[in-house]
Amino acid sequence: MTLQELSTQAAREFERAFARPPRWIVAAPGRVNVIGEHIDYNDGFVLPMAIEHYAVMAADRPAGGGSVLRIHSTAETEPALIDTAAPLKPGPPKWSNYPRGVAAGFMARGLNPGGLDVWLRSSVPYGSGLSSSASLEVCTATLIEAVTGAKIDPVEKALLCQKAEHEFAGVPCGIMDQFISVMGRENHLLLLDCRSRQTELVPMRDPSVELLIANTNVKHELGSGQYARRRAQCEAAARILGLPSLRDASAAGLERAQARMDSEVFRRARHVIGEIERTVQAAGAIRASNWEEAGRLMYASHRSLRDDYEVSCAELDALVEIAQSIGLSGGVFGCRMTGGGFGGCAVALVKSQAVAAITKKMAADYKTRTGLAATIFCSRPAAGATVIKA
Ligand code: GAF
Repeated sequence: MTLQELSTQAAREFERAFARPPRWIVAAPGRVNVIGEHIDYNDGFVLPMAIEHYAVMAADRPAGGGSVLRIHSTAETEPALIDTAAPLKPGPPKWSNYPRGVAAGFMARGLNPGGLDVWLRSSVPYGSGLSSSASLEVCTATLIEAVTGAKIDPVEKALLCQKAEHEFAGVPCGIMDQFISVMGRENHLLLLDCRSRQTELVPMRDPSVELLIANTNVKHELGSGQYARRRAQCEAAARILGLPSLRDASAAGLERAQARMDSEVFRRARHVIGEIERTVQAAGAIRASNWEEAGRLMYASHRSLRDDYEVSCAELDALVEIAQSIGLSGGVFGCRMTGGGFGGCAVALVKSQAVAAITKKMAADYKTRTGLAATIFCSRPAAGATVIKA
């Protein structure tokens, strides 16, 4: 569904629920990370792109006035009720903590959205490693900007959303997902230096290649504790190396310190050091339209995430192996798991003309190997958060 269709649908649903058209409509995209996984919280480089799947909010002031920000979601039975007249704290339902944390961030800056009736419709699959939560946060932030008339700096906006996730959803995520949802650009990947927070747009407009996203349909739960554990292991490795973060580490330095490190911590650090290098190389390969090299780096990234970082799972490995079996002759340059891991999606760089055949083969082989149905689609790099109606 295009963004236009999605927003028309959200507007129609708003009108049905509240008997008047919405005054504001805003949207924020999900993302797929092409390479640079579990790197943002290690201060390294990541290379995500926004996808053509969005959280859309249609909103108006409540007919009866009041201070409650009331969000109805097509995907949830219980609405989020956020009273902006009182200091905000995390609370039920669970999903409401993303918009609640964002509202709290704006209120802390003296920007109170006040009461609103909101209808939320999202086409970002939930819990699939495509940043449904970041898109919800950034969508809320974009709505509050539109409503209050305040435009905050894009970096500040992304950081405010990340803080909401830390403090209200309890997930110690990095900055990648919120940055790309705010700053995505059509036909570009975003090379983000997570230390300096500088960004560089990497053009990706060659119509002969596509990024194909295959959802294992196995649920991914970032809050499960494994994410925080990986983060702590990286911090432990940096401490042993006497460095501020693994961004400053080298493969040779890590080898020298191996005897002083737990073998698991060593492997986690080895992934991070290699992945930072691969990400910079992949950005160079994509700039040069060297798709074979970009694909090779994606396969290498997957192996490292599977063996050293241990965040893959049987279903993700199956998708990558199927992609590999189709190979270059069948139009696949490379494939890897994307996002936090333990389920969710794989991303493949493929030849456009082979998309239909690859999709068919991947779906069939995945079903045979796992008994599950994969959801497979392509997305061009999309634009970041936008105000559709104000
Ligand atoms: C999740 C997190 F939210 C990101 O910050 C990032 O660490 C990613 O997992 C792994 O690369 O999406």
